[in-house]
Amino acid sequence: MEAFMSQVKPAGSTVTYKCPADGYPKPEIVWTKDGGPIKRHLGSAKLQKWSLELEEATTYDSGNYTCTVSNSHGSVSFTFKLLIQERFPHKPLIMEMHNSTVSIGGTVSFECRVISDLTPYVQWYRHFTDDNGSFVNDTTGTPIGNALQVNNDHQVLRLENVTKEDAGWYTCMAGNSLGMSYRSAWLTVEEESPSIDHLLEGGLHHLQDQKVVIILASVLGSIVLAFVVLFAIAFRKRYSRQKRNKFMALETAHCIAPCTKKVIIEQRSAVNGVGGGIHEPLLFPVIKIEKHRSRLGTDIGSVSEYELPLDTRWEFPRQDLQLGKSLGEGAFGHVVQAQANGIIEKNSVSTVAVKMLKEGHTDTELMDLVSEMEMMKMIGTHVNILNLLGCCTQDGPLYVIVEFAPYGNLRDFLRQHRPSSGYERAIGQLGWKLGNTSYEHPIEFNSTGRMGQDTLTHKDLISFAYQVARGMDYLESKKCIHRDLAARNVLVSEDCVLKIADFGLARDVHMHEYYRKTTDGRLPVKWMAPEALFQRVYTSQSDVWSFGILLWEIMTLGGTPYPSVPNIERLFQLLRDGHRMEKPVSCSLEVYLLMRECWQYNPMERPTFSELVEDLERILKLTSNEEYLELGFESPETPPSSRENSDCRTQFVVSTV
Ligand code: ACK
Repeated sequence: MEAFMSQVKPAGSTVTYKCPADGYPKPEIVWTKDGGPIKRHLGSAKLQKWSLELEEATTYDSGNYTCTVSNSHGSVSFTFKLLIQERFPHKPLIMEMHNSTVSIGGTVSFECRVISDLTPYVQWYRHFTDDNGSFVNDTTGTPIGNALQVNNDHQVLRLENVTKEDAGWYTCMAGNSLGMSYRSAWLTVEEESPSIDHLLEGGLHHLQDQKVVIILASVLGSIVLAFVVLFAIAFRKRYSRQKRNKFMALETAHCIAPCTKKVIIEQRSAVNGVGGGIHEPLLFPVIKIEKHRSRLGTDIGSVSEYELPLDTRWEFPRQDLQLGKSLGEGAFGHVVQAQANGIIEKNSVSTVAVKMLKEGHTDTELMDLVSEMEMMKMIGTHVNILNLLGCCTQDGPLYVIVEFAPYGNLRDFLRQHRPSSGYERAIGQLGWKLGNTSYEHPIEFNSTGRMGQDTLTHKDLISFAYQVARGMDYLESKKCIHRDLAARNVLVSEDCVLKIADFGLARDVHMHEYYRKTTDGRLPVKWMAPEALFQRVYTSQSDVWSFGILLWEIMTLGGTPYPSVPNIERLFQLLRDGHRMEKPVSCSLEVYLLMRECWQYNPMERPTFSELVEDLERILKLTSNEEYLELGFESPETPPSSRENSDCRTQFVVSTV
């Protein structure tokens, strides 16, 4: 039996691993590194009874440390994956950047060599300049310009087919959690170099001035010669034109023949050696697109742009799917409601949700949706995740069919169910409530199809937290890391069953994403664990941190985390200083302590999802069904985007961690 744990530590720190054990006969412990004896460059490995200590760790100490505890009845192993990162506690340093000159139509590259060991984010800008070529600044004095997209190597900006308008200032901005650095360089674009004809013309004039007589004689002789040559050329041209026309006819036929893009899916697993060990996170499949020219004579109208592999286990007949109203849009595409005949039960129509791409989508967006679908297939089903039901991949656009969640996302659902005063509240106390175990009264729906203003009980909230923990425990067991767990990504289904959505998405974990806002103006970074924020280390333990924030969202009925934090830089500072959000008004101390456990700075000190499931199950059993929520939650009327920047409530206490 073997378990696994992963840790990232800065160079210079002391690493201690413990494998306490007991048994009869008394077990013995053996420590190995990467399957062999533990060797260090500097210092030695201190072995105590059940522990191993590495003082002043260096990058050489990175590796897999395994303790094997055994007696005559067997052995148990535990592996700690250690990654030591060199620290350069500084904002990025950018090496000098050089001005460049290029001719119109040419290609030029600017290089921005960055020194930073905090995995910097690099962004290129083309600055707006005034008539004198100076930067145009905004009101704060910061130069303004257009952000540029760069392929592959972010430290190189390559401009192709340069035009006169491309001349100007180009700036490389590099940032890490300790700050930003900039360097700019000027691009000069020159007219094309003078043509050979021009040069010859000029040269002839010069010669004419000096040797008029010789040239006149030559011209006369040449005229005679030219007639002969022209005659010969005329013959040859006629012949070669015939030949070229023949060739072009063939080429044209090739160009207008329809092209299909063949989508190739390569699963990556530990077994075929491409992926990591069995304890590594689930790897996204590799999706490739190969362009194929369809055979000549094929009717263009009947050919789909993409050719996806058929997976008979999941393929659903397109004609049995009736698309309905739109449920919403994401960056990738649309989600629409649909009726599917026989998808869940034979001969019965089920309401489903269908994910599809927008018109004019890119190949990358298609690859992302295919990758998400494949991840969902690999992860399998659980009641607390949004399950894949099928897909339409052949003879038309890609449809990914998933369960339908009629009450939308948990965050909005919680806000819609905040306690109200007076009449509505009285109705709530008369029993228009939403207990998760039984409903004494029918649930009211409003015109949007969502549930009406029902009152939630404390038990409902604990049940929500419990269900999400169960879904996450399942995802963790499948080695799936969510990376964006938040109430906005949990959907509410019939009977208040919660379903974690978007767990199969390939996410951009680049730093520029930190500044991305959700559609309601919130900053997703507020859900991120410090190691994900500062080192881009995502594990199930960083998901646990996000779960703590989600628990806070539940207990504030959809509140906005860190309402008084104005920007990301301030959030970085507060987290580093050990600040944490304070206990929500209507939250029990027990649940708050659970949140605080999830927000331990050290990921290893946070509870696991299976521990959270156990704790929440116990709390759920002890929570009365009759406890209604009191007023005192944030006002749902306050627009969330403005609250991001408001200072109206201070929600911090200094942590002792
Ligand atoms: O947050 P929402 O109300 O719930 O708006 C988004 C939108 O589509 C874009 O993702 C909604 N949505 C996504 N999947 C489903 C689903 N399976 N059932 C119901 N609504 C969904 C989501």
